[in-house]
Amino acid sequence: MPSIKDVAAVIMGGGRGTRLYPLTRNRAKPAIPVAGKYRLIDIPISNCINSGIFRISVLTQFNSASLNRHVSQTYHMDPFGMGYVEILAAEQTEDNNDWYQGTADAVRRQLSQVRSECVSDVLILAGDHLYRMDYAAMLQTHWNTGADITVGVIPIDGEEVSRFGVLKQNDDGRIVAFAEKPQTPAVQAEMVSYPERTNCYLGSMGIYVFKLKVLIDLLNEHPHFDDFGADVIPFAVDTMAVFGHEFDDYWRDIGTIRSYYNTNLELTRHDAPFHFYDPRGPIYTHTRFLPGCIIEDSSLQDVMLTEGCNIRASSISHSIVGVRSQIRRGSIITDSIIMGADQYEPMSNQEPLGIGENCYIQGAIIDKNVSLGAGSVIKPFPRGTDIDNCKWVVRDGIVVIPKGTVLPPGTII
Ligand code: ADQ
Ligand code: ADP
Repeated sequence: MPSIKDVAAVIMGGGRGTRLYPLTRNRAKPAIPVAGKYRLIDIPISNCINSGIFRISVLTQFNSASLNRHVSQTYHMDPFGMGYVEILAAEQTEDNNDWYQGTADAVRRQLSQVRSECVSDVLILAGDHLYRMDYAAMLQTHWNTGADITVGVIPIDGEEVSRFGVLKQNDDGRIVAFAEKPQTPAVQAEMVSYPERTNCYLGSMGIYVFKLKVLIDLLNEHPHFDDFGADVIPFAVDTMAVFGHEFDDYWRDIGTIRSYYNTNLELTRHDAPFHFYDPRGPIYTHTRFLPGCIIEDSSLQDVMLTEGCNIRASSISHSIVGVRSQIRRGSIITDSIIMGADQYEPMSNQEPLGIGENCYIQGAIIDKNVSLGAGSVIKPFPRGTDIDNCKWVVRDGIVVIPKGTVLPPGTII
């Protein structure tokens, strides 16, 4: 039987990133900050390392300085060992000028890289999930059942069914039916696994283990298969041994602005369903050697506060305050994600970074390196509102101020 050493991981770092726009305007999706000090890519990479998988490739549509810097500064693998974390960016492939179409197509275009690994199995992971998982257990299921493909499976409820792949298993765990994001009530009704439970469906987590040869043959023999969820898995369920590995712990898909916002803010409560700190499964990130925070005459409630911040005479609740945040006197911040800054000093001739005096911010995501002028007011819009202003964006009612934006004093949004 193979062992975990015979496994390579491929992390799907992001397609066009439209669902997380404008957080993806200046950076690759895996580089998006999460929980104030981590980046999305830290989650699957940490899970891999904690599971004993040290050969990790990140597929992304475009390369960005912040992603490269983050990965190279954070994950220095032993240069004489077998480990590495590499970024394979679509714009850098030599023989293809057009962009990756979907997840399967992205892997197909890097198959020569994957094939050269001499591994038995390939673990395919998404880049926009928050969870802590021991992939070794999933691989064990894969080897015990002799599966060609093993799909990570999680119970989901009726409200989520149209956003996920849903499946049915037989008593042995073999997947006997699969529907990608079923929209019609008739198909949804057919896919119910546990009629008596609230989470009556089995959803695909969008993570898969493939036998290496099965992956290569499937992608080469079916060049029109663009996506794993829409094309490869439905075909394989009818023709191959596809099994499910059930996971029943905290797991969130953070692929949209709304889910990104809710998931981050959920972390601010002391009874949060997910903790970044777990000595048996730490989530790693770039070590910055930042000083402690200085907080003067302020009130903070349900705040996830990170290193290197200065907060003066302000009131902050139910919010994330990211690295190097500067929050000046008299501001009120609630239900918001303040991502902080990459440096303390603004670029030459720019306004000071951070939140100016006497600002009111509610229901917003303030990306990094933003300068918000004194006396500005930001309030949320009704759910479902989408607006594209030249300096700010609203997605599903949440105001997002893109990275590096300078908003003058007295801005009202
Ligand atoms: P989605 O999340 O809708 O559904 P998809 O948009 O294909 O699937 O994204 C999967 C992952 O791949 C994401 O992390 C995404 O950022 C990344 N990705 C997409 N295109 C990419 C590309 N060209 N290059 C690199 N990365 C890319 C999938 C499954 C469902 C399952 C859900 C669970 O299809 O069956 O239920 O995941 O979240
Ligand atoms: P973070 O601190 O959130 O990980 P970055 O990875 O973007 O942010 O930046 C890390 C460090 O690199 C910061 O100290 C920042 O000042 C510095 N830095 C930012 N941009 C550049 C750049 N273009 N070249 C070199 N260093 C940079």
